[in-house]
Amino acid sequence: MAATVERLVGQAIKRREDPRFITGRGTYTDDVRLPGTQHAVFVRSPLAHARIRGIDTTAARALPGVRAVFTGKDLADGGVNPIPVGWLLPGLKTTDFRAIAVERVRHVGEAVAVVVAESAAIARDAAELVSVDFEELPVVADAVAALRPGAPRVHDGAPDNRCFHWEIGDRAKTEAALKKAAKVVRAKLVNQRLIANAIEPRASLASYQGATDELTLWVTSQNPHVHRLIMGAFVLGLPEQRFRVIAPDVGGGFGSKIPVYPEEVAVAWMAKRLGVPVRWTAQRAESFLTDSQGRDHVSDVEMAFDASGKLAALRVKTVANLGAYLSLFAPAIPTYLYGTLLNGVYDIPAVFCEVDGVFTHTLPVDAYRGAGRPEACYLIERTMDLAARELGVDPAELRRRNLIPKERFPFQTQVALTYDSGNYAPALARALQLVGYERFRTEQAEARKKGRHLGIGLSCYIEACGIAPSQVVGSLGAQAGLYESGTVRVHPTGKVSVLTGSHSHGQGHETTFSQLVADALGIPLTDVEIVHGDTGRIPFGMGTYGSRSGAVGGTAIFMSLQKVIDKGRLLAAHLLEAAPDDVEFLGGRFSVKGSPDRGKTFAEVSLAAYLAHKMPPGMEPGLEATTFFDPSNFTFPFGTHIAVVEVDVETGRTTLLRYVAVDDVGNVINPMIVDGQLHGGIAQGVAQALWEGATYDESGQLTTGSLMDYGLPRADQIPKFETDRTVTPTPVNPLGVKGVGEAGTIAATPAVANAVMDALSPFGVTHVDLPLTPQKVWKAVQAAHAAGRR
Ligand code: MCN
Repeated sequence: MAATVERLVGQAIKRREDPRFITGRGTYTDDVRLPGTQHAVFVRSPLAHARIRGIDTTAARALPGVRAVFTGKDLADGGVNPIPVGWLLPGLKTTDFRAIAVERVRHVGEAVAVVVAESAAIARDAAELVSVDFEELPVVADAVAALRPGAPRVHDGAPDNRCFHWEIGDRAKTEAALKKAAKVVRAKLVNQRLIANAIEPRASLASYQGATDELTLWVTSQNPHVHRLIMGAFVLGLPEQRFRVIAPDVGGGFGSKIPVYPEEVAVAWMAKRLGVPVRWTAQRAESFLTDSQGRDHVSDVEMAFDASGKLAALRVKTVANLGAYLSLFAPAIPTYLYGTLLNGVYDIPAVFCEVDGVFTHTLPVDAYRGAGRPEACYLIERTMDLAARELGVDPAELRRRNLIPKERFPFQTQVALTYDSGNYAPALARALQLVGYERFRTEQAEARKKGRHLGIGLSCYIEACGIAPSQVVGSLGAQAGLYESGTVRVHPTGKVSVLTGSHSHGQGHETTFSQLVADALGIPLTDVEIVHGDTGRIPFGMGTYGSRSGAVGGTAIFMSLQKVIDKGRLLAAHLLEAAPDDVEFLGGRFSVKGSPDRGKTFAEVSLAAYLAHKMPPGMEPGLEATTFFDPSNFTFPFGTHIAVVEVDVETGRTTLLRYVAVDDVGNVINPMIVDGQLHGGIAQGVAQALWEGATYDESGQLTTGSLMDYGLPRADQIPKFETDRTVTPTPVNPLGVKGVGEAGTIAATPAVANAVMDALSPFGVTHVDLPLTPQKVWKAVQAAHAAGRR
């Protein structure tokens, strides 16, 4: 790499994309304007389970300005196939997931018809005029209840509502270890359902050009090529070369913009059918009723220890609510992204996990920041605290005793994964030092004497990012490869366009990827353009999720840069009449070793490559390279987070006083962006612990269907985060970079929950299910009073 590497990589460069965003000049899907656009509004089911006896669209069609009204039958007859599932587990029961319901609806908010009109207002009025004759059917919203005999059936193809049963680890070995153990700690833990609530609501706009038979779809997607492939090849039957998907600026996704959704399928189909552009943008209330949701596990956990407080076994049985239909990657989340993380950062000699994926009459569940890994981390870290209390050992000491030592890497877990690199003890030690752990215990004791209830909570997390390699994930059921593409296109003047398969929807790729390019080629950041999100411009790419873009997408770019430099060196050597081995590339200049004045700048070599007047024999003109990087393994970031809280036991209100995070994400491209990712992630993890939770009543109505009822975190509830890092590079990619996009969310929830339980320990309260709202905490304290525990 060039001598300028130190110059930008590793520096807190301000985000290049931010001037565009903060001055309101971003182009989001809803900002794209096409003449003659018609507006779609969906008619949605108010019931969670019902048979559609009939739909009368006459009055809606008669409203002036209405262009068309379609039902599910119209789409099915018009060749629209169900949306498939992208991860097949053995024995998985798939669902007939239609863009618009045909005979039955299975969750509140499912579309039963769509109106297309010249304005959104007219379409909304017309949607009110569509009359649907529903026959109400029995409902089950809770996954544990759905497994009981006689529960209402969601899909006829899954008579017991079980979509799959999945196991990982060694059942017999774990059973034997549990029997032999000196101590077994048992708990029932609920990881509640969450709603991503990206600030930009989902939207789509489709336009069909009849002359060329081309369809263009602008859509809020984290992975436009996945959208093109699934929608084109499986749902709509459109040839890929004539179907372009553009995900322009996207205002947050957090996993909820990975799946292919009913609305974009309908919009694309209608644009072709009607021959006019058609747009749909969700109202916030619609986002609550249609965006895929996250988490929703109920788990029984048994954690076993030997007499010296060393972990002996972990057995977990989880019921995962999948909702009414299988969203695109839903089956992977409570299985391969969850069960495989149950070794945590600890040396547990026996682990066994079984999961039942269950259908209910609720919104489909798919990825939400962390997707499976927060569920695993919460389970392990909450149980470690319960164990510490039962064993009478300090929670930090119990963790320290059980961490995987650094000599054991690469570490083969009991649940299939091999951790790439790690050094866990220093991160724990640093976090304890930063928070002043010993001192805090004294302060806590003093405060308790004065009636103040302070608590401290730890979370030693591990995360798996950049899921790979394709061959392995394919053998586990993925219907996709998990490589990433990156093209480096050098223009004749030495300016560079990078075409990446990764997609940025808040992660700052335009900055971090530019840092890699500017350093490698020795050119200014302003000479680098990052192009993403347009299947018409970029090579086939897998998009952004699972904190993969730095480690996988960034590496693809890095490898293409090396190819460009290698070709440039050959060409420069030819121009300089030197042997290629004698030519070095430093600071944007090819020069002959020992004769620094004999050289060519990167721009001069670029121009020579395009003029092609003097090329080495056999060399093609041009300067461009593409790489598809398929990593050999995931990367495994880790760290320790510590929360300090105060609980007002009179009101049940928790205040987060301090938050310390020591993370190890390998080498860091941009420390400011890494901190920003952690800040956002921690805020979401704190919110799961204290405020957020999607709840359904017994009739399947979402009772947290607005921002008045669903507790998104606000800035004034969050303290200034105290962050630090250790650096353990990964051997999995040449950058040594691990992921960071989800780390904060994974780590924070158990840290805060443990802190609240620590604060409540004088009341004998050992566990309260999340979110730890004032009401729940107050009730737990009252119960303690009633039981005479305090
Ligand atoms: N980075 C770095 N050094 C590292 C690792 C990463 O400088 N060692 C930089 C990367 O170059 C990138 C950013 O940090 O600019 C995040 O990188 P990475 O961890 O690879 O994550 P992705 O870019 O793949 O983003 C996905 C991740 C996920 S899975 C969710 S969910 C999530 C998240 O990122 N959703 C987000 N962060 C989000 N941030 C915003 N603002 N909005 C979302 O929807």
